[in-house]
Amino acid sequence: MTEASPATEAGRDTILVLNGPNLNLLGTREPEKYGTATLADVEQLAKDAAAAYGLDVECFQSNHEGALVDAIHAARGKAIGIVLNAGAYTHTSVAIRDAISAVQLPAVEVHITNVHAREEFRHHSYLSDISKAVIAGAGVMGYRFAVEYLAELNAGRA
Ligand code: CA2
Repeated sequence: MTEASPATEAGRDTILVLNGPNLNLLGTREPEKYGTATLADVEQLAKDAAAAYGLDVECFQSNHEGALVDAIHAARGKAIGIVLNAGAYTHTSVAIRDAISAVQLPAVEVHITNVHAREEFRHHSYLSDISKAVIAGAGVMGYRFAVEYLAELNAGRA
């Protein structure tokens, strides 16, 4: 008997795309920093990238740390991986780190901006060392790269 594959009810494997605090404002403020794409645009971009691999994407954004932890827990046994832009919680949250470690799913940490070229406090991440990959500074394309990487990983090609 083969082990059950994490999949949606429709039977397709799913990637969770998770966005943290303030990312609901994408495309509406600070376009010089975060670009003009909205969160809906980003989510569609991730869905399109996944569809090319026959995968589904589930998207969730929250400004609340506990809600992000809950969403990570809910991905267990359901998603093949997590694309995570935890926003400012990247630099502060042991709870989100522990949740990612606990679910044992491959995670890709994404940042729209190059956090290493910004303020010192953005240089440290509680997520980088437990992530399979880290993408920063590629703008919203980083989400596409992250989905493609997780799809390739799931197919045994990465
Ligand atoms: O570069 C990234 O993606 C960040 O995760 C964005 C976070 C920041 O705290 C991290 O250091 C780097 C901030 C998200 C704020 O999103 C906004 C989007 C549009 C307008 C205002 C804020």
